[in-house]
Amino acid sequence: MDVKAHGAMGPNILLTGTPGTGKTTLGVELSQKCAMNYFNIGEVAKQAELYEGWDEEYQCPVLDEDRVIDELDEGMRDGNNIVDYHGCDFFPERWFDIVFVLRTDTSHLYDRLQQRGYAGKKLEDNIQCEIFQTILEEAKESYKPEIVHELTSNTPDDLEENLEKIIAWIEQWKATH
Ligand code: DAT
Repeated sequence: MDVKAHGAMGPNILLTGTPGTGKTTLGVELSQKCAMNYFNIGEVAKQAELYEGWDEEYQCPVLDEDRVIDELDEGMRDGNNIVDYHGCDFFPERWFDIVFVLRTDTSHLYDRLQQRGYAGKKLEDNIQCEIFQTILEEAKESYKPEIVHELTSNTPDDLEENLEKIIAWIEQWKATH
């Protein structure tokens, strides 16, 4: 049996992907169904003010990645966590047992981001991020390819299917750890 760095309560799961692909919707539901801890990195940073300056181009605070890691590291060692963020290259590789990259077709994503109030360069940059598979490439470069999985996230049916798939994977993980 594998000896894991973290406890056997449950695996650590990373949900990543372009903003608007459905990470939070999936993560919150999964955490409730599976009694797991859920960490939205944007919210964690806001609560604890884990920032290091201001991004003039996007008019938003810059995440202090080292302090985010310090904040969460102890809890991650215990396992049973879901992390949600639109980037993935700065987390310690050892944190995650599996990485899901959510993918959404441009037309769906465009509508979702517009509804969120995104416009102009911010909207276009996020659409391009999805078209160029930026986060998928980042995930493949940052983690072992065999733990990185793409999930289609276009429709409510996709959401249900993804929940079922991940829950089945968690059950399997628990049975073998
Ligand atoms: P993210 O956390 O990746 O930024 P979100 O969970 O906030 O994305 O979802 C963005 C919007 O899209 C929100 O209004 C819910 C909706 N949504 C999420 N997943 C969906 C899916 N599979 N089908 C249809 N709509 C979805």
